[in-house]
Amino acid sequence: MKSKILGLMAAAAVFGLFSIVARAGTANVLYGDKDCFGIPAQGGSPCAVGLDFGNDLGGAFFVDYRTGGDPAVTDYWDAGSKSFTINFALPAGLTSATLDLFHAGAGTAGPGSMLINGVSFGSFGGGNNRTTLTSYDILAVITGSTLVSINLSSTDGWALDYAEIRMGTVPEPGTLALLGLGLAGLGLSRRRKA
Ligand SMILES: [Ca+2]
Ligand SMILES: [Ca+2]
Repeated sequence: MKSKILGLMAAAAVFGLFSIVARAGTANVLYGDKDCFGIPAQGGSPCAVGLDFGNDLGGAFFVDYRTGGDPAVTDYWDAGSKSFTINFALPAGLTSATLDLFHAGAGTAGPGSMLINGVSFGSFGGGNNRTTLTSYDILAVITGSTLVSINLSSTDGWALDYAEIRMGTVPEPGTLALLGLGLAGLGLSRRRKA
């Protein structure tokens, strides 16, 4: 009987751990769309990192590829600084928060500065016309109204396909409470049967 109870407890523990892993949340907020800068030749599909905007993708510089609900600062190869605010419901219990920017250009005149909610995140750009994914750890500064300010001192051209905030959250408290109750119950039943 004892080994049977121990087996049950082990199974419950494994199930409990699995529940915690399964319930640890993620949430993504997409600003703009992943359609390779809206370049018509790409047919609305996402594109890979490291491709030349003009030669590989068929994009044209200083052309507005925005459609429908595209935010003003995306899918438009233009010059200089871009600033935008991502508004969303901030989840409770954040364990990680990353801002991804998928962009091309802003290279010939040197890097500019990057501010997120007024805090400096170093430089931006300095690359070339190739598609680039740049990620920032923004856990320390994230709010439900996250302001991204990319400041270029020159009139160098560049385009932003999309921005995305990816977040991780702790397990729901309800899951932990249920696991605790379950283990306590098993402990009691084991004591009674012993
Ligand atoms: Ca678009
Ligand atoms: Ca886009």
